[in-house]
Amino acid sequence: MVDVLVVGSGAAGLRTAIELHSLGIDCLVIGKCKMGNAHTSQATGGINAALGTLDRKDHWLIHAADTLKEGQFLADQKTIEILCREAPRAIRDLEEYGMRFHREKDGRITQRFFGAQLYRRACFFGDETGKELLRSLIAEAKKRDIKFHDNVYITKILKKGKRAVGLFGIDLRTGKFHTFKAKAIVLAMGGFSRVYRRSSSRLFENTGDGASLAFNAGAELIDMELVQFHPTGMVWPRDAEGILVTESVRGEGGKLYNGKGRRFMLKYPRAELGPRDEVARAIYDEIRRGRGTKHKGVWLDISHRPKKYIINRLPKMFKQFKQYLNIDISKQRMEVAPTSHYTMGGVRVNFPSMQTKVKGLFAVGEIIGGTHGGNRLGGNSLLECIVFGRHAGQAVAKFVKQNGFENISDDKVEAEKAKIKSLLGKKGNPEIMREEIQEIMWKYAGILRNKKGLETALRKINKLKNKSITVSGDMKNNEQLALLLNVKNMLVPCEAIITGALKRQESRGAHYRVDFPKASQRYQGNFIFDKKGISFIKAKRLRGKILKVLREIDDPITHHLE
Ligand code: FUM
Repeated sequence: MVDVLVVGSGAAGLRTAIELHSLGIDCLVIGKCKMGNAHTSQATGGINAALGTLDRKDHWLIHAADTLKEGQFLADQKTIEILCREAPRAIRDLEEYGMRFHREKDGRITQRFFGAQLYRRACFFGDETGKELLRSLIAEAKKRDIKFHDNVYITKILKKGKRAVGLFGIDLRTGKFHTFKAKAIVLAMGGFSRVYRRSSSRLFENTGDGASLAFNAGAELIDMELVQFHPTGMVWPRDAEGILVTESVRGEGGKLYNGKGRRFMLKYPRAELGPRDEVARAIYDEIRRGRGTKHKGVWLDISHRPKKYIINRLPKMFKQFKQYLNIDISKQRMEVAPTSHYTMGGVRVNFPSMQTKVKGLFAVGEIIGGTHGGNRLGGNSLLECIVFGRHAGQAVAKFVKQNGFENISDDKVEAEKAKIKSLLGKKGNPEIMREEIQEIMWKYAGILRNKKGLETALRKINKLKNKSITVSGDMKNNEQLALLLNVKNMLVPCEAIITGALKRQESRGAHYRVDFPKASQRYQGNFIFDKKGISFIKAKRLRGKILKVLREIDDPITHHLE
């Protein structure tokens, strides 16, 4: 029994736990992987804050304007204002936890360009920003003696009436079942970009467990059709396919060339540093039209930078290409293509309390939807975890002070145990099902979408939903069972992505309908997906200073182009 259960040991979960601890609230952090291995460790390029180190004119309002514009005005203005106004404070919090940043000679934090941003705004630690951020959060959590439980796969949110009162899960190593009782639950379980074949996430993460858990408990999902395809992932060898090639390569001056040697991004206003959806579609288009490379990619070149500079600013990329392809990126080009990277959709919450529709259930980090709108600015993902993790901690602390524990029904626990046990049986192969799902999503609900393809995808996903599959072995250390749990969870977000994509008969941000290639006023809003079906809410009109700022910064940046 603990006041608060935080599910997820990445940036969002840990920042929430630290805030709870500061407010004297007892919590337990549960992770499905080993601590330190959460997806945050894979985040590379940076975390945004308008510090104005190198570009004095930067201001949080300009950061907010860039964010709203990138999201094609589907995000809520107030939410974005909180995110950007509080970004410098988030950086200060991280410094306090001991996070290291790249710094200028005078000690100020260095900032680099990311796509679609007017100024150099991303604070970074080489290209291993997420790893360093996670290290510092874990160190802080350990200093505070925050409790952790690793390798537990949560399969159900236990409710009493309409309130979430506990969790049920299985320890993946020991096979033991666990029932956790709490006054409040915070889901910080990541997104669902791994429902796609090519993804920057590793195979076991971002599989939609959080969205699925919350949905099954009665929470709403929002913006599910809005999936970000990062322009540059590795294309080969097979085991490296999809791995992120950080935007900071382009932020540091990297150029894109097609297979014929043409710098094709020059026809766009911001060239290589345009919005992610624009660059991803441009690359995809080159490849589709037969102007790609041998492995169906394009070239990304940073070799004009000195080797020392590359090793200093992009150490992970340097190692990554050496390790997989024995390529020295200070001399040779990288072969890249779009990869599914981030999901703008997810669990619907009230900002900034992060409370879902289910009483006692909160969510924070990539698991939630609606923060970024139609597309997310690079560098805003780590930021949202830190800013809204703090808010979540505060709101949850308030909640637990006003609400006690509730009893958990034994019947519900026994029913869940029986359900998990029923997954063991004759030999089955969840791997085939996973590949099938990922292929369907990549082919029919990927970068370019149309009605016919989406309908095919929905039919195929519904068929898989009805497929009963079991795995052999017992509960202990059963990788196949863990995989099966993941695969089952993938189906909820898949259905929601496709349903939203069918409804959104326009192209906006990361969602591109070949049969509706323009944005339409009619769809200036958000689709909500719940057990009753899908509904639409109009976006609120922008107000106040932000409008003035948006008008003023309407010029494409050119000063960073060499
Ligand atoms: O390319 C990158 O480094 C990604 C950063 C992000 O998605 O925020």
